[in-house]
Amino acid sequence: MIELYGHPTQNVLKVQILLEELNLPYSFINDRTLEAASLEFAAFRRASPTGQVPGLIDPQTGVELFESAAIMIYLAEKMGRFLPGLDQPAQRAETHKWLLFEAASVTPAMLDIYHYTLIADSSQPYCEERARINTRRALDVLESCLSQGRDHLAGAYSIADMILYPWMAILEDFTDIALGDYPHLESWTTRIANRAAVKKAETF
Ligand SMILES: N[C@@H](CCC(=O)N[C@@H](CS)C(=O)NCC(=O)O)C(=O)O
Repeated sequence: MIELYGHPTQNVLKVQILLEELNLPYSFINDRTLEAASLEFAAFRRASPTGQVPGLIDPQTGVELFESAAIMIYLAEKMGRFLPGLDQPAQRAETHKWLLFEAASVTPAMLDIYHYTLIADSSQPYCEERARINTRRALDVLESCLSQGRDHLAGAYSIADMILYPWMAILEDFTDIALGDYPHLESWTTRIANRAAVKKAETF
């Protein structure tokens, strides 16, 4: 059975959503409860050498992975769902584009806002403003995509939607940015939130 290492957080939720959509059974191993000398801890650190979550091990194939986007591409390809195949190069490229955008631009900007505005023990106006600008820039791009008559980012529902949803779902919890400023993105967020697999992953 697939082993998912993590604790409740948006980066882990991305993978849980996909596992639920695929109806794949998995064991959830809380990295925070692992003994440093245990075999499970060693397995987690092999999969995730940074010690960050999510980490994933698939005993069936021997694959050990970190980075949520890499994990999602692996699972989608393994199951042949939610990522267009090589016979659909345009749709596949579009899906990869949003995955990389999420990994390179959205998660870093959101984590910067979180750390600089909520965690840092002193005010850091330059960093806070830069994180806000980068987040708004990312939101503008998503809004523009979804305002072109699409229900989903890459056309059909895919891992691109699953990877971006968790951050949009909590945007207002830790930023002063209103999702309502981005009406198409807000409708998309509601659409994804209403999926049974997403609800199940969120109440895990
Ligand atoms: N780019 C990584 C980011 C992973 C990440 O930042 N995970 C956070 C939890 S949301 C974490 O493990 N933080 C603890 C740490 O950095 O030590 C991914 O998408 O998987």
